[in-house]
Parts: sequence; structure tokens; C-alpha cells
Amino acid sequence: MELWFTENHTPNVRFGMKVKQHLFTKKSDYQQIDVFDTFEFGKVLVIDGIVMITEKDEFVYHEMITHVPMSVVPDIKNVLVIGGGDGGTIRELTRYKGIENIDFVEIDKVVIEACREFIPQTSCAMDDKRVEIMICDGIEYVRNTDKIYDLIIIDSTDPIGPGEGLFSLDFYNNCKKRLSQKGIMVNQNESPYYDMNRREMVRATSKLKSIFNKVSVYQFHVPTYPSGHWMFGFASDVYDPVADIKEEQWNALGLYTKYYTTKLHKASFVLPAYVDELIRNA
Ligand code: AG3
Repeated sequence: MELWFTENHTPNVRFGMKVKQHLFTKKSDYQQIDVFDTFEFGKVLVIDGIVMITEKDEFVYHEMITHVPMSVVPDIKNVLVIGGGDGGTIRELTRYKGIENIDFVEIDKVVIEACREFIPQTSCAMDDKRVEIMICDGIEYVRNTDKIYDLIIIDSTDPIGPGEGLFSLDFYNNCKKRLSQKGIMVNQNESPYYDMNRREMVRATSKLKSIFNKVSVYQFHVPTYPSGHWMFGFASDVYDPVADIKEEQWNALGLYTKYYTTKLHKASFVLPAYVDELIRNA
């Protein structure tokens, strides 16, 4: 008998992976969490039926969410990560010796527990001394804290369920207040391809544009996400992510990467014509 996990990418399109073993399933206070072992993609974390990460392609997402801002300001010291309970973003950040403090805010401790137990590939750096794990709502956190960060990474789910507020204007505004004057915010910015993702991409981008002086969107390729074509937002009052890249300084760090290079960094901001138009008009 064959066991398959299927996700609806749209009401009319499905994506499936053949499952070796269903390793974990639990309904937390916030969402349904599952971990599968699959033949093609290794361990897969699924929240409310939607693929968050797979062992085979998570490197693309986590390298791009981390190294793009870090190569614009390689001496960033204080970072806030909201969401991303799998720990992949934390793993990439902890590779920078210069980072002194990483506050890691995740609403759902069950996601962290499941990944610590079943997906060490991403959760492996959560015990780094510089990482402070806070189990609380990121929306409340940025509203109430008085800390200031050089970089805020919003590693959210899609804007449905507990992740919805992480796409609100109010939340982005509060993030901006928590950034130093030269601070950078990077956010999960959905995808241009299918209607639902495209709407969210445009909405999120227009909110960012109303708050920050310089807003860009960059692309990368995650085979297990709808259409495979995915985007992050890069927002700052000061930095242009392409003009201000510190290429030599970043390359001198000698970090081994599988997807990110400083050359690809610059290319990732060059968007297909239809996407460019969507972003310009957002
Ligand atoms: N965050 C989920 C990104 C959006 C995926 N959407 C989808 N598959 N429909 C992943 C967190 C990784 N740290």
C-alpha cells in the first residue's frame, strides 16, 4: 500500500509526496502539526496541511532569508526572528561570529518540540548561547518590547491561521519601531504565481512601501511551495540591497553556501516582467 501526502496548491492544483512514515501528528493550541518522512524530500514539516519545510529544499529558503540582509550589513549584532520554529533561519544566523544576540519568538512551542525531535537538520542551532527562545505571539512581542534590533526576520507561514497578523500593517509598523535607524527587515512575502499567493504578495508589498523608504522584493526557488517561485521582502530606510551589498566583506567570511552567492544575491532582485510590474504598482 502506498501512502501519499497531498497539499492543495490551489482549489484546482495538487502537489503530492510519497510518504515513508508519518512520524508526528498533534493538534496544538494554534494549529495542526505533522512531520512526515518522504522518499524524495526527506523529513517534511507540515502545518495545517501546508508544507513549511522539507530537508531537501529548506537550504534555499533559509540561506536566502539570512545571507541577503547579512551581506548588506555583515557586522549586524542584534537580530530578532519571528516565527520559523523549525530553526533553519537560526541555524544560518548562528554561523556569523559577529552576531551577539538572536531573539527568537515563536508562538507555538509544539513546532519547536517536533522539529527538535524529528528535524535536527534545521533545529540544530537552537541551543547556541546567543539564541534566546521566547514562546509568545510575535505581534504582542513587537508591540510591547523596548529592545532595538539591527535586523528583524519575519519567517512566517501563509497569512492564514495564527500567521495572519504577521502580514498586518500594524505589525510591520511595530517592527519598524523596533529597528535601529539603519535597520533592515526581511519578510516572507509569498509568491507571484497563483491568485491567492499573488494577492498576498501585492498586499504585503504595498504595506511595506507605506512604511519604509526603500522596499525591494527578491525571488528564489523552493520546489515544494506552490509554483516553486517564492519571494522575500527587503525593507529599510537606508539600504538598497543591490547597490549596498558588501560583496568582498561577505565573501571574506568564507561561509559555505549551497544556493546563495553574492552574484545570485544581485540577480535575485531582477524580477520577471509581470512580477516587476506587480511590485511597482503595489
Ligand atoms: N514558512 C512558510 C513559507 C510559506 C509556505 N507556503 C506554502 N507552502 N503555501 C516556512 C518557514 C521556514 N522556516
